[in-house]
Amino acid sequence: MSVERTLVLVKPDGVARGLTGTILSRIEAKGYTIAELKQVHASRELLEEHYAEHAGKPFFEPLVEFMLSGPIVAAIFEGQRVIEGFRSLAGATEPTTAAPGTIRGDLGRDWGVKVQQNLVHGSDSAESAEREIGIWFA
Ligand code: RTP
Ligand code: MG
Repeated sequence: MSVERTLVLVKPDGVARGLTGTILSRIEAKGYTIAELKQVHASRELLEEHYAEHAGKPFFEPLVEFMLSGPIVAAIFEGQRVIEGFRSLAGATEPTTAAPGTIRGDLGRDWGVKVQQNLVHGSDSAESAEREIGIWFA
């Protein structure tokens, strides 16, 4: 089994709430390592490329606006099966019902807009990971 890389984002809600360290620490504690790390104000162009698969959906524009609302911490994490492992650690998309023990389940809840503010993003496949790493760490 080869070592994989995945793109992790601490979304603006996670950064604003001061949870960056906690979130990165939980990923490291599971045994994954940070290969690259930076804080950025993403551009609309970058976010529309990142979320291209959701273009045209009702939540697309509010999602992009939310992601523009403050700084984001972008990281490349490495490890065996890290793509699947991080998705499992992050928990289900909806923070209110994400399982306790996960990042979203322990640290998140709905804040007015359902689902949107769910603290983290993680690539969902090897193909997505390479595409997203190319966008955020060009
Ligand atoms: P992510 O891509 O951020 O890791 O999250 P995910 O796979 O669990 O969720 P996905 O279906 O890819 O949706 C991307 C992000 O869009 C927001 N969202 N809002 N209002 C809605 O119905 C809705 N659905 C999705 C969330 O911020 C979600 O993480
Ligand atoms: Mg997704």
